[in-house]
Formats: sequence, structure tokens, C-alpha cells
Amino acid sequence: MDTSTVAKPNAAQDTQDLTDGFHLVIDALKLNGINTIYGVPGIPITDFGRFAQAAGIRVISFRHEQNAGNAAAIAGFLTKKPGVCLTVSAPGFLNGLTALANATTNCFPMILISGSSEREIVDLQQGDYEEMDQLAIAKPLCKAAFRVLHAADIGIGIARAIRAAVSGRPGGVYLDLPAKLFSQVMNAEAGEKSLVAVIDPAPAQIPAPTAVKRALDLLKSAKRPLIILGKGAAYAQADDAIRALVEKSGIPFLPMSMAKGLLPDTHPQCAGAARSTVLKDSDVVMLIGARLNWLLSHGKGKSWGGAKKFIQIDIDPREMDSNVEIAAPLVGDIGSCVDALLDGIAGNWTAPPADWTDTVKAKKEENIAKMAPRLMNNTSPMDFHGALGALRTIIKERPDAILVNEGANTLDLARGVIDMYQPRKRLDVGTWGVMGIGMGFAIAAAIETGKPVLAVEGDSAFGFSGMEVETICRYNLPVCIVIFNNNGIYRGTDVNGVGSDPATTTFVKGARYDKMMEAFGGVGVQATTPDELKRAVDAAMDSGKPTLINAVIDPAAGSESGRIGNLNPQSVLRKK
Ligand SMILES: Cc1ncc(C[n+]2csc(CCOP(=O)(O)OP(=O)(O)O)c2C)c(N)n1
Ligand SMILES: [Mg+2]
Repeated sequence: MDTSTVAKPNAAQDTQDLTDGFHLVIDALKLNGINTIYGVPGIPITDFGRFAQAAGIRVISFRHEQNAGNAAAIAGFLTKKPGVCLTVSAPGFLNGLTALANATTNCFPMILISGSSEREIVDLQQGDYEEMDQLAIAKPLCKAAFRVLHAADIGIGIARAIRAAVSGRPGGVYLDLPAKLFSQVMNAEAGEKSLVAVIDPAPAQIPAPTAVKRALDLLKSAKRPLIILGKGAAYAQADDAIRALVEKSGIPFLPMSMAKGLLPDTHPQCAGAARSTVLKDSDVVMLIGARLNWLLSHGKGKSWGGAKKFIQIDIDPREMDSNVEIAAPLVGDIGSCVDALLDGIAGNWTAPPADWTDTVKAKKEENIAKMAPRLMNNTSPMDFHGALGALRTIIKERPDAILVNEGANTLDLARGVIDMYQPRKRLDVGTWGVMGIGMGFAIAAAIETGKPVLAVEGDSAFGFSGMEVETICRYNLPVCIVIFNNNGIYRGTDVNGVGSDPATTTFVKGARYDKMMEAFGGVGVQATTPDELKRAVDAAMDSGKPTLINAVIDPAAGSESGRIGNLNPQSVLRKK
């Protein structure tokens, strides 16, 4: 530590000349445009939260760190600035860590800042208050992990965390701030000088011209080309360029879940409703910010049909060939890569063969027509399609609302039924298919965008973050939660053949989640038909009042694990 910059407070010294760890962290965040913190207070960060609030940072206080962490993660996705989650040591840190790992998996930029106990005691394992070697535990679960021990290093520590979170492939960063750091004192002027404004935190990464040419040559040779848009493409905020590339090329596109709306799902080139056809029958596939992971069946197997060639746009070169050979890797940031492709096709492009685009169109129209009558189903109790038909109309009428979605059937069916019209309006369980993102995502979406939020939640999914309805009421956020209440996980009809305990997938029958909302001063509504549901959501969106609608769904309507039941291992002993 550079002791020349350290000052000890004493009666003779004017504290105006001093600053401390608390204020240096706040100043460093503000200097870098970070104006919101999501967290849960406690030792050693309670005062930090107070000081941050006093300094004009919005500090959103949650009921559980995992939800605060999920909020920070999705704030990062929506803004391209790292979302910050603040927790106490050991248990608070661990609660936040799941969200940090999930953010890293999903490439959302996020910084988890946790207070920690005294290093001298932790390292000797002498049993300090909330003792844990947090840095070591965080390291394998995030993109980068740092600890700051000296107040004079806070500026650099925050700068490293920001750069690590947003540059290259974005992800989660852990920043360990020991309790002692906060009260460390230094000269105010020296402190100010020690802060770092991160310049160009996510520099453009321009693709190599040879790689662009290789990709274009392959794309031109295609008879049945397909573009797949991933959430990386949504994150890039290169919306106009991506739209121009899709439209100029005339190639059908398939949006992954959180890329829905990048171009409207109703766009004539959207192949969302012909997914199995385009995956199986395409010959050249261009992935833009989408990975060939389980969500795309690893780019091989039955759903992919015959041989195909892949063009992949990704900022991380190691993504290439992760599952299958990539014939034309295009490494760079998505905006730069798409711009380069656009330049390459300008004035020299032949639309894909009409027999391909006509086939895709016909299949899509057939599937849409098949689904249409189910969406009009006005029965009570509702089935998924009837209820979703109502919500589909809501988003059509309010395309700037943000849709948060989790569950199994509630997720998979909503993804297919609810068309999205604008970029970054659909936020969901992402790469891991994790339950528990709902309220954290909804809160951050409302805070960061000021737009109305519609959270469509399975009754199980909601339970993972449900206590945050109090947070939603406390901050009076324009969030309307619709719980698809089918009395359980996948279905509410399972029975335990032995003993009196309920089946493991069932919940209390006829539960009234709407009453939870009323307990905190929000609006609670019970909806038993699609018409009632539509009216209640419209009222919530018009009023902007925190609202929870308990949508009663036929407990027998769902299927095991929604659309991914095939991933369940089977026991040879299990009766079919
Ligand atoms: C953190 C986490 N725990 C458990 C699961 C397993 N899981 C997948 S979906 C789901 C809940 C599905 O039930 P619900 O949300 O009610 O949706 P439904 O199918 O009934 O509409 C669970 C527990 C998970 N994905 N993530
Ligand atoms: Mg359910």
C-alpha cells in the first residue's frame, strides 16, 4: 500500500480532506455510469447502501440475494452496462452466486460485490463472523474475480471488474470487498485521482476480411439458407443492421427465445412457426450470437436432418467447433460482423431460391392455422392455449411491454404462442432453463426501462422468487404477474401411490396467489376465463399498479417437463 496517500483522521484534521472506502466505491461506480445497485443489506455493507443512496445511486433492496442478482444480470443484458448486485458475506454471497453463475452462462454482464470478513481470520480459518474464502469459491463460477485490499486500489478494482464483465463475451465478475476496506481512509484528492473512468469498455472487435469473404461465399452457395438469431444478437443492440442483413439477404430467420422480437415474429421471413422444417431441411445455417448448445440439439442428430454447413458469428473464437465443425467462423462483435456482411452483399446478392422460401412459408402458415383455434378456447378452467391466446393479444396491443417468462409448460407454450414485436422484450430462463429469475428480471426490467412488465409464471416457477412481490409493491413498480396456476409442477394431478404424503410434483389445490399481492397493498385478481384474464391484465397495464393475477389452469392440461420431457432419464424399473 502506498502509505503516502493514506491519512488517519484525527481531531485536528478536517474530514473534508478525507475520503474512505465506502465513498471511493460509490464514486468509482458513479464515474462509470453505474447508477443502480440491486442487493440485500447487512454487515458489512449496510452503511454502504445508505451512502450510495445518499449519493444518488438507486439502491433497490430485495428480500433474497438471488433475486437481486438476477435483477443485476438482466439489467446488464438490457443496458450493456454491468448490473451490480450487492451482498453481505458468506450466506448472502452464496445466495447471489447462483445468479452470478447464471449470468456468466448466459453472457450477461454483471458484477457481484460482496462484503467479506477479515482476511487474517478467514485465511487462518479461526471462525470469523460469516467466515468464507469467497474469492476462491467464486472464481470457477464466473468470468473473473478480484479482491481489493487497499482504498487506493478501489478505482482500479472497479475498472477491472467493469472491463471484465462487458468486454469480449460478457459475463459475471465477482468483486470481494473486505469489511476493513470500507472504513479505510485516504486523502480525498488522492482518492479522486485514483479513480478510473473505463474508456471504451467493450471495444469493437472487427472480423478478418478473409473470414467475412469465406462466410459470404458459403452463404451465396446455399440453396436452403437459414439465419438463427441468438440472445447475443439481441444483446448487441445492432438491431437496424441485423434487420437490414436479414431483409436484404431474403433468408428465413429463426429467433432463439430471447432473440424473439429482434425482428417481429410476424415478419414474413420469420420461420419460428416452421422450426423443425428449417432445422431439418436447411443446407447452410448462419448463427448470429447463438450457440450450438442443447437448445439447438448441439447442431446434430435427428432434428438437424442431413449434412449442413455452419457460419457462426461469435465474439469468442473458442465457441467455434464446440459441437460440430464450423465451416465459416466469423469472430468479432456482432455489430461489426453484421456490418461487414452487409457491405459484402451490397449490390451483389441473389435472393435464396423461391422453392425454399415458399416451402418455409407454407409450413409456417399451416402450423399457425393449426394453432389458431386452440388460442380461442374460452373454457373454464382454462387450458394453456386459451389463457395464452389472451396474453398474446395483450402483447400485440402493447408491443413495448416487457414479457418475463418462466415455468415448464407455461414457458414452452408461451414462447410459441406469444409473438414479440420489439428487441429485448422477452426475458426468460435462458441457457440453463433455471427457475427463479421471474421477479428479479421483472423488477430490473421495470427499473431499467420504465416500461410495463408482464411476468408470465408457472405456479412452481413463481415460488422461487415470489417473496419479491413485496419489493414490487414497495417500489410501486408497473409489474403485472400472471400465475398459471395448475396446482403443481408440470401438472397438478399426480398422486403418491404409497402413504399419505402428496405427490412430489403437486401443490396445495386451489391456492390463491392473488391474496399474497393484496397482503402488501398490490392488486390481486382471480381469473378463471381468458376474457377475465385479458380484462385484468389490461387494467393492470393501464393503471401501472403492482398486480398479481391468479389464472386458474386445468391441472391436467400440462405435460411432464413441458417440451423437453425427452431429457428425463428413464429407469428400467419404472412402469410405463
Ligand atoms: C432452479 C431450478 N430448480 C428446479 C428446476 C426444475 N424445474 C423445471 S420446470 C419446474 C417448474 C415447472 O412447474 P411450473 O412452473 O408450475 O410450470 P408448469 O409446467 O406447471 O406450467 C421445475 C421445478 C429448474 N429448472 N430450476
Ligand atoms: Mg404449474
